[in-house]
Amino acid sequence: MARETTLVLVKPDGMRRGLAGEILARFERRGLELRGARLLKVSKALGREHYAEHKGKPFFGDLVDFISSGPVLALAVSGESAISVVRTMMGATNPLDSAPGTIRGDFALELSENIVHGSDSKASAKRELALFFPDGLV
Ligand code: IDP
Ligand code: MG
Repeated sequence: MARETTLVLVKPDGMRRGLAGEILARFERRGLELRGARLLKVSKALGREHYAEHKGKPFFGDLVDFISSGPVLALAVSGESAISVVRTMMGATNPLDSAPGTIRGDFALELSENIVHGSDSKASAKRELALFFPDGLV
């Protein structure tokens, strides 16, 4: 049992489809607390940094192009075991494998356009929150 803070991104496809409110509402209704919110266009440099773990993979260039293709909503979300709770609510990375009731399972069909990002570990959450909320959280 530990209170954690994690980074959520509503990716450009989620924003284009008008799903930002729906996604935030799901986390709020679950009982998670909103500690930070920022609407921004991700630069190529920030996109490469954010997805650094995927550098060298064949899809890295497309991934960076996609995350910087339009506005994203960055959310800092806190609560008990927030990192794994958010990942479970997002669903599997490939929406074809995501359970109904999850964000990806309800709204997506394509691996490269899967609506939402969530940090996958304590170390990732710390690193990613610092990238998107360099001035800290409220
Ligand atoms: P995650 O978003 O569930 O943490 P990661 O493995 O960290 O999944 O991959 C980051 C993003 O890269 C995924 O959300 C997905 O959009 C995209 N991606 C992952 N694997 C592939 C692939 O094999 N081809 C194309 N895009 C991929
Ligand atoms: Mg990931």
